[in-house]
Order: sequence, then C-alpha cells, then structure tokens
Amino acid sequence: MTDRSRVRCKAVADKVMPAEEAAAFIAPGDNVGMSGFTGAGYPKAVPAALVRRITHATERGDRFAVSVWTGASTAPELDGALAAVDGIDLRMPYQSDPVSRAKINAGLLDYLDLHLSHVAQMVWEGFFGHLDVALVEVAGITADGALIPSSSVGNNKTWIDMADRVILEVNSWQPIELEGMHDIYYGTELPPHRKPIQILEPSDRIGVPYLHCPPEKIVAVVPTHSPDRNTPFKQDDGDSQLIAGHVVDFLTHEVRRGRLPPTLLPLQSGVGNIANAVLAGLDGGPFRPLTAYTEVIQDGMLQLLRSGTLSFVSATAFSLSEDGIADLRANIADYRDQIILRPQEISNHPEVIRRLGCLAMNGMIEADIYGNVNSTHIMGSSIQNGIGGSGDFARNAYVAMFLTPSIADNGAISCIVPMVTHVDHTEHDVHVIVTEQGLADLRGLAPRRRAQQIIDHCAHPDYRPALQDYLDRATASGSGKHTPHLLDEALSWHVRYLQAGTMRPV
Ligand code: 0RQ
Repeated sequence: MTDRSRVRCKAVADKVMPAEEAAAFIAPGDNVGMSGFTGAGYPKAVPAALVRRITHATERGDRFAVSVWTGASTAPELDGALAAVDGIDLRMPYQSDPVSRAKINAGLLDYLDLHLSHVAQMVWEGFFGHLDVALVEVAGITADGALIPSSSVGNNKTWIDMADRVILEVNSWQPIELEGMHDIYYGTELPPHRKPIQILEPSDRIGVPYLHCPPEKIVAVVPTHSPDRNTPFKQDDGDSQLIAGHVVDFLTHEVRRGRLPPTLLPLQSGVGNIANAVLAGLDGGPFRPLTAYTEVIQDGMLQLLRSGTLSFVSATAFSLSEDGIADLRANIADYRDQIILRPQEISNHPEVIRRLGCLAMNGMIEADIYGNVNSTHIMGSSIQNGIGGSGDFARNAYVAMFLTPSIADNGAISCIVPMVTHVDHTEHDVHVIVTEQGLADLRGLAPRRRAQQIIDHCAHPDYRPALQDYLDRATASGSGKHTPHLLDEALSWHVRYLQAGTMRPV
C-alpha cells in the first residue's frame, strides 16, 4: 500500500513513477550514493528494480555494475541482492552483508573500509570521483519541497548535494512523527574555512529538521510502503551479561574515584548483544540521568529512555530488532523529544566526541597482549564488516573500551593473542579491554604491564598459560624489552588455527 499523500510538493508531483522507471536513471558505471545506515532508512524499491535491470543486461551479455556508497550497512535486498548479481564494482564505506562479504573476500568486489566521519569530506574532495546519482529514502516531502529525513541520516545530505540526479523513495511506512526529530547541519566546510561545531551537549541543535534539494535535481519520486530491516538478536549465551557486569563495575569504580561524574559522560555503544547487555546493566542503576552521543540507537537505548535512566540520545540512525521497531512506532510521540538524528559527519565528529568526553564501547574480533585491537579482519585477510564508527569514537573518547568474549569458534580461537593479524585501533587508542573473564584497565601502564593485565584479567583460562609463556620467553629473549615479541611465533597461533583448526597448543 503506497501513500501519495506524503508527497505534498506540487513541483515534484509529476516526477512520481514506479521503481522500474526510476531505476532507468541509473547507468552502468555510475557512482550511486544510497541512503541507509545499519538497516535503517535504506531505499527499498529502486535497488530491487536495479537488480532486475542488471540481470537482464547480464542475460544479454552486457556488463552492468555500479559503485555503491552509503552511510553504513543496509539490508539483504540492497547489498546482498546487488552483490549476488555482480552489480557492484566498488562498495564503501561499511557493509555487513554475508553475500557482499563473500564477494569482497573472493576479490570480486572492491571495498573501501573507511572511518564513517571521513566519508563526506572525502566525497567533497573528490577522492571517489563524481557522484552521478543520489538514491535516498525520505519519510515525506513537504508542500514547500523540504525533505523529511527517514530513520537514518547517514551521508544523505552529501549525496543530495553532490549528485547530478536525485531519486527519492518516499516511504509511508516510516512514522510521520519523524518530522522534526532530525538536525541537518549545513555549516560544514573544508579547511581552511572550518568553523567550530557548536555542540556542547548531546541535545544541542545546530541545523534544520529537513534535507534540502533543488526540485530540478529530482528526477524521480517513488512512493513505497516497506519496513526497515530489523536486526535479529543472537541467543544470549551469558557472556554478554558477564561483560556488561564488568563494565558497570568499572564505571561505578570510576565514579567513586572521582574520575567520572555521577551521571557519567555521554555514552557511545556499538550494536549487538553485548552492547544491549551493557545498556540493560545501566538501566535502573545509580547513574541517572544519562545521555548518549552515539552512532546508532539500538533497543537498549529505547529501553533506557523509557525507564528514564537516559534523558537524551543523539545518533545518526536507528538499529532496532522487530520488537524495538514496534516499540518505537507505538511510542514515537514520547521518544521524539529525546532523540536527535544527525548527519554521520556530525554524529561521529572527532571534535564533538573529544569535547563531550564520550565513553566508547565497541566490539572487536581480537586484541593482542599489548592492547592493539583488530575490529575488522578474520585471520588477517578476510574482512568481516568494517571499522564503521569505532575508530571515530575510540580515538577521541574519554574512555575507549573494547568488548569481546575471550574465545570464538567454540574455544578453538583465543580472542586474546600474542599479536593481532590486523590493527584497527592501536595500543594508543585502547584504554580498556573487557571479556567475560574480566576487565583490563590499560591506562597509565607501560607495555609489559599492559600485557600482564590483559593475560590475567581477559584471557580465557585455557589460553592463559600459553600467553604467559609467550610473554615470559619474549621478555627473556634478546628482543627489545619495551614491547617484547618473538617474531617467529607472534602469528603462530593464527597459523595453527588455519592449519589444524585450533589455536590450542598441541
Ligand atoms: O562469526 O558470524 O561466522 O558466527 O566473528 O562475532 O562474536 O558474533 O560478535 O556480532 O558482536 O561482531 C567486531 C565483528 C564483532 C563487530 C565485530 C567471529 C565469530 C562470528 C562475529 P560468525 P560475534 P559481533 C558501531 C561500531 C566493527 C564496527 C564497529 C564489528 C563473527 O563488533 O563489526 O565497532 N565491529 N562499529 O565467530 C576469528 C576471532 C573472532 C572471530 C569473533 N578472534 N577470530 N573469528 N569471530 N572473534 C556500529 C557501526 O559502526 C555501524
């Protein structure tokens, strides 16, 4: 059921058309800036029509592929469907789709894994070439032509500003109460013309609630009525609860020591079970009212808003489960005054994150004994998702925490290793590491002391003796005593896993 009443502007009324016709504005080789961030606010109809065009072209023996630029991850019907028909030449800046992941790791699809706050400025600078088409979902078009943003903002302002042609999907499934929730900042400039970003608190508004687009740039308007992807929860194995408990104990300790205020500092948390468990752990706790300056609003954040533990959240997108979406839709009138959605160059802006002193909590794949963190690559070579916003926040946070279960693959992998196979966050950007085993506070510690903390508090007992043995022998060896390593063994755990299917000592 599509709803044309969301297209209130007469100047674009004659641009309303089916997705199939709109997709004809996308040509082979085009760079296409699409909306979408963690499964929210991505276009639902035109990508499917584009997939059909690409399939027909392939049947005729023609190659048809485009470059897909987004805010972050989208959904199987966009990323997965386009990758499945080999319709993507280059993808950036973040994805989490299993089909496109497989194509990237097979070398069939170029992928640029970027800090999310960097994307807009790199596009303005022209590093990725010219943007041909913007394909953006909105919640409505007002009578005077202003665009009501959807459930994510991401890079939409940049796509609309930079593209030659703009295709809008107007999704009547999105609650109309989203109108007024966004804060689109049009003051960003390139150096040397930059001005301070005047956000002093997460609730500060510095922009306008609408996206602007000259009507003459709009080539197609496609009404849709389709739900956002919802992120299913994995079964909680209990580790998330333990990790959450360690984080809450740590924050309590920091407040007691006077290093954090009683209402903490603005929270940033990634997505998934662990992040939600940490938020649940804060619910009803002593720290009230909390605020969040973060990237995505997950179920746990809505729960905290409802209970009054959280007074305000600033982000760039929702990232909700089916229950979370139902909750948002049912109670949006209550939530809308407590939420701001911003462009991702602002939600993830280093200046603001540093000024506010965010408490950053993100997942990781592995950490090494000195505190270097790998968030993106399995066994050094295969991308999992991407760095996303974790680097924007970790580097600039007041306290940068990385969280993971201590083992993966049923214990065949230790997530604490002698040396990580890929570095996303260096030891200089990592303050705290947490596993279900415990928490290592690395601040103020020289490398060998950091290693001892991580081995004692974070490593799984099955791997602790081998890590201690590595550290002891490295320290006793002729290698430098500052950050001791045995270079011929440093990656041997990963090699053993690849060859024998386990990192366990044999
Ligand atoms: O594999 O999917 O085949 O089961 O990695 O691991 O334990 O399910 O953890 O879903 O929380 O993801 C770092 C990837 C963690 C995520 C990462 C395997 C494991 C599993 C996933 P399967 P889990 P999560 C805000 C912040 C970067 C972006 C970011 C991420 C799969 O948190 O993408 O932080 N972060 N953004 O079995 C080999 C190891 C492993 C391992 C886990 N040590 N070695 N495989 N796995 N540890 C959001 C945005 O920026 C948008």
